[in-house]
Amino acid sequence: MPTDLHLVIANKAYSSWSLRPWLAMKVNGLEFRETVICLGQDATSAEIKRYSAAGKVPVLKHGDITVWESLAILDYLAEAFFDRHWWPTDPQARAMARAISAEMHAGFTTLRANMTMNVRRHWPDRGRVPGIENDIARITDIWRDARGRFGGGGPFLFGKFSNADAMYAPVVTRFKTYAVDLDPVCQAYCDAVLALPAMKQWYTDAAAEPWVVGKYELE
Ligand SMILES: N[C@@H](CCC(=O)N[C@@H](CS)C(=O)NCC(=O)O)C(=O)O
Repeated sequence: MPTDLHLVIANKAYSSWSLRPWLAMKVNGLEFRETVICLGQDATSAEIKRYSAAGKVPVLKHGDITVWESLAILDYLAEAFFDRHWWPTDPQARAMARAISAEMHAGFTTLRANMTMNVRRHWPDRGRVPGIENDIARITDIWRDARGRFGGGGPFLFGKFSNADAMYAPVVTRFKTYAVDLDPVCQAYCDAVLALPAMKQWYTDAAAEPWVVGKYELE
């Protein structure tokens, strides 16, 4: 594919951080080359370090520019491809979208540690550790608030799909994997994210991956 955009990610079954920029780029119709590195292998760290000294994916290469950290990649894309839709345009919505994206990037550690992403699995009886309800309650409060105040123009947090939806997409997959009970507003939001053609492609690609890594299978 003739493109100077190259996204380096980890395997789709397990890599929540990789999903975020990948999904935003797909929804925005950007063409890009992708390299997938499997997590949990002897060579994983060395392979990732070929692209970024930070030793983590996702990494975006755009010509001779390298960007790492999922949220920084989303911001870079919003500047580099400013004619697409990345952040809400309304200032209040945009401020909230950025704040909740930063909150996702920095927080919800109990949920992230105990409901690890695995889009190939259905584990309705796992992950219910003390404290996880607090993370779930805060996330669903955020979703209801955004949908109620700014969601009139479409099914996503701020109506039209934005970077905030990309940031929360791996939470949507976790709520599906771990069968978290949701109110109708949050369930409808999750359904809209899961119905995106790009999300379906992510699930299909993950199902076709050959790698099974015990750590991510909760073995
Ligand atoms: N804060 C980083 C987190 C990136 C991250 O932790 N990525 C994981 C994959 S989901 C990784 O690269 N792990 C490397 C390894 O396990 O060796 C971001 O937002 O991009």
